[in-house]
Amino acid sequence: KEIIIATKNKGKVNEFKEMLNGSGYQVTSLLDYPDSVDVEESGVTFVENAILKAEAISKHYRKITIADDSGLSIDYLNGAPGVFSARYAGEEKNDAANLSKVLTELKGVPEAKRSARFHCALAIASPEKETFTVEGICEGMITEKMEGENGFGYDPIFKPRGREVTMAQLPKEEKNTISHRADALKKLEKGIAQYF
Ligand code: ITT
Repeated sequence: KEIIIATKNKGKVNEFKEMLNGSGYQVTSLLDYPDSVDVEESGVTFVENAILKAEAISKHYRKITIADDSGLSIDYLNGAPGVFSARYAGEEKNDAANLSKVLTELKGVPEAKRSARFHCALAIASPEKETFTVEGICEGMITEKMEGENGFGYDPIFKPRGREVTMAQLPKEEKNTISHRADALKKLEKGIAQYF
């Protein structure tokens, strides 16, 4: 029972493998299919982009596929970087540059105005069935400096609500119970069986 996670992002792949460990599914990703098609993320929403990625990959390999489109939405920046999170500081993906850009834009902004949330849209697609989507969120705030080595992407500058440390300072097991991705996957999990 193979599920392809339609991503090349190692951080995402690791989290899906950890969260689906023991579920009985064999979790693969585009890192296992290096010659896969490039999908243009032309959607305006996370859900639209997740559908584009899941349907393109499930069609190409004729396998059940889950795609994850995610990002960070900062209230002070009117929801930016949002669906542009991966390329916020430029066309080339560069996490360090993206984080610096956010910290610069929020320089001097008081704590009360630093609220933000991670979004995760998941789409499951198969050659035979209709695509199904879910969404998850994780509320929090943007810190003043980077801290922590765990996780990936914006984790070092995001403090989840109710915690005193950044997402990157939490053990991975804890991130995987409170994250936007965990929230979304919980909503999807029961539905996965219907695709097999
Ligand atoms: P794929 O499209 O191949 O899945 P990607 O990294 O381009 O990989 P997205 O287009 O969904 O994925 O962009 C997600 C962005 O949001 C990217 O900058 C991530 O670093 C960030 N992001 C998503 N989930 C995150 C998490 O759990 N912690 C920190 N940052 C995250």
